[in-house]
Amino acid sequence: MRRAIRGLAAGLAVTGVLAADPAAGQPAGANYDEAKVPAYTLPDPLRFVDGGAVQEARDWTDRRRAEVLRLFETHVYGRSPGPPTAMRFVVVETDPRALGGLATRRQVRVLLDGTETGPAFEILLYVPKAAPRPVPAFLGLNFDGNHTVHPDPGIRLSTAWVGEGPGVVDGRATDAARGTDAASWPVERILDRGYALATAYYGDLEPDRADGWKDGIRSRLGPGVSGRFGPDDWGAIGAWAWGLSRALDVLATDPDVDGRRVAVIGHSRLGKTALWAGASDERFAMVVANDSGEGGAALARRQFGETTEVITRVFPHWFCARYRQYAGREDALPVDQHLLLALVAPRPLYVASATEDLWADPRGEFLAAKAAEPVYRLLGRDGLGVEDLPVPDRPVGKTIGYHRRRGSHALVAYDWEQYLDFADRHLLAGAQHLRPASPR
Ligand code: GTR
Repeated sequence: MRRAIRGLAAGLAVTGVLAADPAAGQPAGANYDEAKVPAYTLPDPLRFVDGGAVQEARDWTDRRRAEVLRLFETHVYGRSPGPPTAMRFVVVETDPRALGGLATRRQVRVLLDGTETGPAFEILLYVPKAAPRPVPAFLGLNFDGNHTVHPDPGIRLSTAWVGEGPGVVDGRATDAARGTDAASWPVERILDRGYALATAYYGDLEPDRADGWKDGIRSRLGPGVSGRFGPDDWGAIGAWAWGLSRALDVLATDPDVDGRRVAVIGHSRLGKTALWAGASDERFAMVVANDSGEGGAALARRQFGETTEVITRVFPHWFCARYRQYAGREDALPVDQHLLLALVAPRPLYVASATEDLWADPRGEFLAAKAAEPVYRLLGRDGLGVEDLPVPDRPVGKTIGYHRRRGSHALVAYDWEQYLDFADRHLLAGAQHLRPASPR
């Protein structure tokens, strides 16, 4: 899998361990022993910073939610700007008979400051022909360019910088890169199930490297223009998540797509991004975090697999500068990742892990979902519906879904099947919790 703990080689030694070791193939130097996880106490979702109790749904929606969101902006992901006033988009390509007539394909260039030469990104959208309009949609960023999600020759080849991989020559995509990440994007299956799929290349928004901001939207749209980022100015995850909100602005104007039923999805670092997008933008009707791990669904206080110290050292650009201060002192953080999940409430949330992906701490992801339940309950929803980490390949959950797929760190067809089933339950049935999704 191309996505397997990518980028780690740069900062960490990945060593081979005995095959019988469940942590074999996982980055060395981390704790993978449940017995060695020190005790920790999570911040109470239902207690204000001043110690007061959050008693009613109103207390959460009117005050505590904003307080928690602010804490994540201040300490973890940084603050992002509002929607850009001059943004406009251009439909650069449409094919009403794409994929052998299964879908309409549209490619949309989003001009973030309204100019052709300013910061921009490109959305690839497939809308199933057979489904009644407007259709619900999945929206997710991809790792290597829109042309990698399917071999469809009609997809425009990304002209942006792309990381090393098949079909990439000197940081640029060639035709040989088409469809190279198709295993992560079962496009026909998604369309057959009645959902549109929209995706954009995360590198259009910001190339994923320490100095990527220079070539990304953070250098063009403040705060932090010219690299002077304050302690709580947005990091790359903030920029990518902000891009997802801009993609939703565009989808909400598309007559074929129901902007009130858009699920945001992401894998790994883009799972962290999907969570932050869904937490900060309540127009997303559903949120899916696949193997999102540290800085995503996994609890920061739980010392298992990747830690705050490692992630802020190897990927300093992902978070706001202040987050690094919590390396090795997670107890001082006023939040933990269960509160990020709680920010999605009462909307449907799916957290998924993989058995071999110990670096992402599957149990820590499950426990974060569990610890978000009190907020779902306060808002009149149910949560996971189980007490303990489920056995592999057994999906569980009510308004919060969870599974631990047998296998490694990846987004695969099995994961998508669970997300499609979950979306059927939440986006096709009674849609009473859905919010209007007009551009903000
Ligand atoms: C790893 C990183 C993880 C995860 C992964 C990925 O190197 O340590 O937090 O995000 O990358 O995005 O594939």
